[in-house]
Order: sequence, then C-alpha cells, then structure tokens
Amino acid sequence: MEKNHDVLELKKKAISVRRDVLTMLEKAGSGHTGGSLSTIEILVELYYRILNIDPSHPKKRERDKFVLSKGHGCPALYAVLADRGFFPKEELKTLRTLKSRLQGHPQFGLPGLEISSGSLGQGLSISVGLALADRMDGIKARVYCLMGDGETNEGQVWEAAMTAAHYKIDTLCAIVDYNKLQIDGMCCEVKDMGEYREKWEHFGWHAIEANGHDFDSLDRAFKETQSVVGKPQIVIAHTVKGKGVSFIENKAEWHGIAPKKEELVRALAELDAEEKMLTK
Ligand SMILES: Cc1ncc(C[n+]2csc(CCOP(=O)(O)OP(=O)(O)O)c2C)c(N)n1
Ligand SMILES: [Mg+2]
Repeated sequence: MEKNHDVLELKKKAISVRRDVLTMLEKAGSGHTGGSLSTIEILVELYYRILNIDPSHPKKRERDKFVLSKGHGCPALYAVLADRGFFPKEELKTLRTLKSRLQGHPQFGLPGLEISSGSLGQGLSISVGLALADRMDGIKARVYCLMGDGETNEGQVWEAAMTAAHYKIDTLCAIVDYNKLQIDGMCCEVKDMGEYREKWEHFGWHAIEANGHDFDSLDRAFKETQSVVGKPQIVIAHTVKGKGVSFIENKAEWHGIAPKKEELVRALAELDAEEKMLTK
C-alpha cells in the first residue's frame, strides 16, 4: 500500500484487522478484547499514514518508534505489524501459546516491536528516553506512545510528562485511547481525572482532541502534532471500548475476556455487514 491511501481503504483495513484480532483471541481462549478493539483506527492511521518505518529494516536507526504502553492491547498491534509485513500473518494463530513470539503482553524480540510492556504506566518514560537518545544521536525521527486512559492514573505517567516538557521534546507524541473505561468500570468512578485536556496543557503539552475512530480526524491531529515546536504533544483520542462489535462495545466486562466460538461467529457477521455497507 502507498503511504497516501484513501479513507475507504483504511476503513476496510480496520475491518480486516478487527477480524484478525477477534479470531486470534477466540483461538487463544483468553486476552483483552475491549481495549484491543478501541485502538484499531489509531494503529491503522499510524502504521499506514504517519510512521516513517521500513518493515524490511525494522531496526533502521533513523526510524519513527511506536511504543504500546497499554500492552494488554497487543493483539491489535500484532495484527497490524503482521499486515505491514514485519512477520508472517500465519504467526497470529500462535497468540498466547508457549514459545510463541506473540505473548499476552508484548515481549521484546518480535520484529517491529520497540519495547516489552504490560505493566502500565511505564511506556511514556521509555518513550522520553527513546526521543532523547535520538536527539543526542542527531537522528531525525519521532516517537509515538499509546496509553490507556485508566493507565494515566499512574503517577509515573505524570513524572514522564514533566520530563518531556522540561526537555522540550517536540519529537514525542503521546496518544490516549480515551475510551472512558478501565478494568473495574468507568474511569471517572475509579479515579476521576477532572479536566483532562487542561491537565496535559498545564503540564506543558500541546493537547489535541480527536475522534479516535475517524481517519480524517486522526490524520488532522497527527499532522498538527508534527508541526509543533518546543513542546511534546498529546492526542486525546475519543474512542469506544470494544468498538465495532455491538455486544462488546462499552462493556467493562469485556475488558479481559476473549470471545467464545458463537460470539466470534456473530461478531464476524457484523463486520461482514459493515464491510458491505462500505462498498455499496
Ligand atoms: C501497573 C499495572 N497495574 C494494573 C494492571 C492490570 N490492568 C491491566 S489493564 C488495566 C486497566 C487499564 O485501563 P485502560 O488504561 O483504560 O485500558 P483500556 O481501557 O484501553 O483497556 C489494568 C488495571 C497492569 N497491567 N499494570
Ligand atoms: Mg480505558
């Protein structure tokens, strides 16, 4: 695919990634369904329109880096990495099996994967380090870090936020999958973060809100981040946990479970119908 493909292609891509994610999770019999499905347009936008990466040279020094801080959402990242050609698609079937490179939380060693993650709250600190290392080495590249909204309850996130602002790391872009839910229910009930966008701004960040399922909105947001000078940027992407499958959307109980066979069949039928609507 060319870097500048149109929105219809990207929407079809998102449907196909959703199919892969649900199929992998059903086969594994466990995993995080809701928080994988909410990230898909963000990942497709990044991996097909934004990131400067080369799947045939995953370690190329002058590459953009993507850090999945919300490691439990990795089925979506695995599906996108395989589709971009970092490793064979066949390997998706091995999710969560012994000796597989595709563990339930990302493990360093898989081509295209920058870090191990899963213990929430650490990815932004690592991203600050990666961006500072690129600055010291004179490498022109950007670092993108995807966090969950519940994850940003972690104190370490705000230490990293202060550090990034202090060092004026304008090559760093964080994204929050702002789906308003976390493991135990609504974020505002577990630990309310108040005026969320303003919080980031007060920490010295350039904040942009976007519709996390709309490619035009995401594209505008990411293009804006690329033009910011002297400040790290955050894209607060409004999303729906479980997006794309009616009986999974917005349900906290779908945080840490996989679909059963009959649920997979129903979900895939919904995605087929959605695809038909697209091409009508
Ligand atoms: C340090 C740490 N504490 C707790 C967990 C267990 N855990 C996994 S996912 C999750 C909820 C995260 O919510 P959010 O960041 O909003 O993720 P999403 O809604 O995108 O799934 C929790 C508490 C963890 N992985 N790491
Ligand atoms: Mg959440």
